[in-house]
Amino acid sequence: MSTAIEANFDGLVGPTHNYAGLSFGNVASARNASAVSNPREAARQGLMKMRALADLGLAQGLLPPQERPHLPTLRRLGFTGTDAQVLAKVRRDAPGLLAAVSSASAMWAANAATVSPSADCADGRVHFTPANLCANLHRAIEAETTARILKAIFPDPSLFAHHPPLPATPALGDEGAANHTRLCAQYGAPGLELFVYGRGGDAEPAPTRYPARQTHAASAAVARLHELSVPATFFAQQRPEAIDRGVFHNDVIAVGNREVLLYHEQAFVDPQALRAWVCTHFHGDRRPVFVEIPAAELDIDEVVSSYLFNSQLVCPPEGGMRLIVARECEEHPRVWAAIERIVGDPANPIDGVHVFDLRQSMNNGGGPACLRLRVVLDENEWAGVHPSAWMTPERHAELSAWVDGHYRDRLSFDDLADPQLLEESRTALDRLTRLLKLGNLYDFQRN
Ligand code: SUG
Repeated sequence: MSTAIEANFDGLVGPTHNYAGLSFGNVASARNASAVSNPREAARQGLMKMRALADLGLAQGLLPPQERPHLPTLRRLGFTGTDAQVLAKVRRDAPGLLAAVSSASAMWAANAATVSPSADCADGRVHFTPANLCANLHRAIEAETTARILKAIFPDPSLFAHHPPLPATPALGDEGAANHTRLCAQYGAPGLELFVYGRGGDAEPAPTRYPARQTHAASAAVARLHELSVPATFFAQQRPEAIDRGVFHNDVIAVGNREVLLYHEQAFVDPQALRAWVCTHFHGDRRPVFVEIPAAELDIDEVVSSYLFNSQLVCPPEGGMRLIVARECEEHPRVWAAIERIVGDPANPIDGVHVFDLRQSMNNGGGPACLRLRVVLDENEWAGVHPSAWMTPERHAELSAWVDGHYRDRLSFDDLADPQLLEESRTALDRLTRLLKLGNLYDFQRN
């Protein structure tokens, strides 16, 4: 077993970041529908987090944004004419579609794909399955480009296996790593892969108010594709009541890292069965640590408004384990008290907390963990990653200047039909692919 690290690849916020209220069941998205966004600030906040994690000595990468508004989708749906005419027609006849094709939602990289480290996969490669995100149109249109981006960043087929997204049908709804957690003693050793789904068979309870985006059938298909060992794989159902109160992904109510599973008492239908499976199958030189937050300490509404469980848990090279939280946690006295209790408790390895202002993303229901895709890499695989995907102080400076040069500081719904915004966005992305030497990733560059 070679030394392996866990890298975080964060989605770089795109130039059309806006608040359109597109995600039913995501309470922040609904609350901020029609608010005026600040794409420049959003991108800077994301870059700041990437830079800070890189400065902690962690492997930090980035995933480029997608082309938005996505004109190919509008043309596929029958809009014709010049780009400006298409935008004017869709604004007049189908404003909801204009919002959907303009969302910068690919920034939430936890939904880009499910990734299994080579140590867990029978063929010894890192496996990627881009999420089909078929519960929402604005997200479903990400999958094709996401697949292309992942292949560009992880190109070598002898190291990286890329599966196509699952067929986009409700029975196979897949939201990627946001509903997947891995527990292990060491990143490079075989681990346990936990898949969390919202909707299973007819006999299983289902939410009644909000949709369950992830199905058991989708999670099972991903586990098969990734050639995971059956005993090392578990499918846990999310509590339907939690989904009905705004927990639209499992990473809004639970987070795992190495041997630690931090979760809310009401996250899973059967937490005892989950714990028993972990205790039976966990191997190596550490013991699993469960940090369960009781409902009496924090209720689900507090969890959803602060995004405590959407924190990242990371292991800096100097040792220990840190919690990366959104500013909203610090502003909520009961949540902050819970964090101080966790950090002060010697029974778990979490020994510090870092607070980030991610307000622009949080207002759409995207916290620290939503913004990142975790990829465990051994030395060989690390060397196989496209070099310009890594965050360094130089890249941070370069990208901050790029954002300042190309992004607006104010965007409302009416701006989305502005042909000038389309032009600005394409110019920015064209420049970015050159800066990062990623080749022609986008439809407007390829056609
Ligand atoms: O899919 N919000 C995203 C937030 C994704 C958060 N990701 C994780 N939990 N991993 C979503 O609901 C809102 C877009 C808008 O309303 O404009 C949005 O798509």
